[in-house]
Amino acid sequence: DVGFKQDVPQEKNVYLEDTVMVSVLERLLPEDVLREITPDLVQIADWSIHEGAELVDRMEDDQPRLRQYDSWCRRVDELLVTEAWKKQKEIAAREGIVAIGYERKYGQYSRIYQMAKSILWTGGSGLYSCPIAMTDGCARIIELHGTQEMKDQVYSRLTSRDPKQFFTSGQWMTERPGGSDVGRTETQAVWNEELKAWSVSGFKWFSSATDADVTMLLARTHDPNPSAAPGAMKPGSRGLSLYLARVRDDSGKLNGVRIHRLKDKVGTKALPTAELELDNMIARQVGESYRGVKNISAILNITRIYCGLGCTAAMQRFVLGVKEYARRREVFGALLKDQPLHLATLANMEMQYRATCQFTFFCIAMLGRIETLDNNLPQLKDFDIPLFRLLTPILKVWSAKNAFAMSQEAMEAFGGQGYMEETGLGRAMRDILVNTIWEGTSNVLSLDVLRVMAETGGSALELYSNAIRDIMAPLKKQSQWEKSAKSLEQCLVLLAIHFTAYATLDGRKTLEAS
Ligand code: MFK
Ligand code: FAD
Repeated sequence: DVGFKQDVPQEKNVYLEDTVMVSVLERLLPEDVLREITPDLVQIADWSIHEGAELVDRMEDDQPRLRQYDSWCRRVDELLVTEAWKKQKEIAAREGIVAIGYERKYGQYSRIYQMAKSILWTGGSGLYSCPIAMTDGCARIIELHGTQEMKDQVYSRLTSRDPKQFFTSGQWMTERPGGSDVGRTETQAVWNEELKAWSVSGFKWFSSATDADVTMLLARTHDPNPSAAPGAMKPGSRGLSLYLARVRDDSGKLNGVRIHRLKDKVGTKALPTAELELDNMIARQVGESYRGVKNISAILNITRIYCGLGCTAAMQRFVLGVKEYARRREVFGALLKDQPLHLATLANMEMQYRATCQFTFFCIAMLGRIETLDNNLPQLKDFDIPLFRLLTPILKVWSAKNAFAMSQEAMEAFGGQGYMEETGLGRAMRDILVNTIWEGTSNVLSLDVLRVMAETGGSALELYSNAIRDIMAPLKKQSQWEKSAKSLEQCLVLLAIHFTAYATLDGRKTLEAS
């Protein structure tokens, strides 16, 4: 055992290490709120690099399995998730990863607290952040459109801190004919007069977190009106309604679901994603009939923010990791950190991370205001609500593309070691890649952005100028030094917005030209 041994890079508490996130929180949160929540943020970041990291390794080594038949050839479709996966559910509940956002102890600032904590937890969550994102979105839909019964029986459990009570939710939209184009949904919902509930049958092509307790799903509604022709349904997405169903009952028995197989995925291996056949799944309708896409969009907007925060979390770890290595790895007579060309690479990564972090929290802050303040206030009506609608898909596309690109830079910055599975960078790269696909692909969301621009009658430019005014306003009150530091930081938000908007518009020009 002789020869050179590389000084090993250490994983440190991300919250204490990363001045970027702290500075964003200082700007967005009142001093007393930040002071009160800081110990919790420090402890979760600490948990992620110790217990969390151990769980993540176990989740990756021992992946979910499907036991389809028992010894006597009876179909059982038992989903076997790992102990580490179950433990994550318990931790998520106890730490209030969903609950904080709905307890609203700090009003509009609770979302910032919850999602900052979620970013710090993500590194140790081993993809449990995926069911959590959908659970959060499901809670929001029930809050907006659910019946009192749904609030009492489901919402209260989705937002519970008690691991024995805590429910997670799935989000079943994608089918074989279309994931982007959900208007091609084949699944049908028929009213069952005897059960006074909807009976849903069809095939869901992708279900992440198949161990979820409940799910939100889209289905084509049979007209329940007795005078309607039997089987009468509307075509396209305007024939879809939103439903809420238990996936399994308290004894674990599936509610009209057959698990055909688990997906063999490029990454996200710890996550049990499956193909499901629904055969008379008993469900309740959520909100008005035929408004399924509109009603489920509340989940989409939240899970797309989660994609942004998942990418922020990954980029934060990439940047801190490569900087730590650059302080320890010597090449050609100097540490990497003192090699100008390497430093330029790190600076570029740092810049990308800062823009994404700023952009993500900009959207989170708007979400917090929209959920807690009077939506008729001019700040909300004329600014937050339209801007949130416009920026959420941009954030999703921007952060997903950049985070994947950065995973490659991070790998390269570690040289050959980066390509070794032991460093975890390969896994991170595979996992982050999915963000360009789930919750809407880049092109589909770019078209969504153009649709919003068209719907707002071309007032998108006005929204941008409002954004600029709002971002610049507090600067007037600060000292010169603070001004330049803060304006540089905040300009990154605008850069992020503008770069993506240009890319979208360029794409449109190319299309028109062709
Ligand atoms: C760490 C992160 C973890 C995250 C967990 C991820 C787990 C994976 C879960 C999934 O991947 S779930 C599946 C996600 N699927 C998608 O995201 C589908 C992508 N496709 C689209 O977004 C399409 O654009 C869309 C399905 C919306 C197209 O359907 P339509 O019916 O042709 O849409 P249309 O006509 O644009 O919108 C219907 C209505 O909804 C309109 O309202 P009105 O009827 O009042 O005019 C729209 O304005 C409204 N709407 C659409 N998107 C909206 C929205 N409203 C608010 N916010 C939105 N985002
Ligand atoms: P398609 O819609 O067929 O898209 C194929 C290509 O066509 C894409 O490049 C797309 O950008 C492009 N395209 C589509 N429309 C247009 C257009 N109008 N103009 C230009 N290009 C276009 N779904 C769920 O419902 N629930 C889940 O839990 C879930 N979990 C998932 C987990 C994983 C790991 C993955 C990979 C996917 C998951 N999905 C889930 C599915 C995911 O949301 C869909 O795969 C995604 O929305 C794309 O749909 P699709 O696969 O049908 O692709």
